[in-house]
Amino acid sequence: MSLLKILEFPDPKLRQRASEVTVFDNTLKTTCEDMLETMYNAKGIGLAAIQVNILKRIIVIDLSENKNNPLIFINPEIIKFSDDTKQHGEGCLSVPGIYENVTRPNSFIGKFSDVDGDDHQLEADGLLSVCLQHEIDHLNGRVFVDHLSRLKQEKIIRKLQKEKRRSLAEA
Ligand code: GNR
Ligand code: NI
Repeated sequence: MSLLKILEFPDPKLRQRASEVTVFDNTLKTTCEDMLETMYNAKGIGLAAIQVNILKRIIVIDLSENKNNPLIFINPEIIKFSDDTKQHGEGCLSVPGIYENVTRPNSFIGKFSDVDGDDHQLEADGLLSVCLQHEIDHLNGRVFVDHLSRLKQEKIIRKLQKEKRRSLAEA
């Protein structure tokens, strides 16, 4: 098991589109375990492979209180969004310290493969719906701040730059 380095917005690497997983082997299982370890270590509820510079369509999530319910979604696809939308506060391990409301479809029907390559359908609502939409955005090169106004995006970039300068000055 190893901890992976999480890329931070506005790193252009986060803007790439991740490619489909085609080989379901032990390397994939190891990647998923490393991603889960990295997510738990960073106190996140989800992580997309692109955030750790792996350009594959892999997502790990754990929404449980005791952090004992790891979920793995390979090649996830949204089949149909609900018409109703919902606003939810979102944060991102690649945008540290920022928490903003985002409006998204309330629920969706989708499909994914598990780590063995078997296909599953799902109906996601609540926090799973929010988190999976956030993670699928990552796989398509999008970050949750893309859903915010230009003004808010510019403020966030300035705040992150300021914090970076501060942490460099301390070191
Ligand atoms: O840890 C995370 N919390 C979170 C809260 C609300 C909506 C989405 C998320 S995902 C985020 C981890 C992360 O950055 N995943 O890409
Ligand atoms: Ni994120």
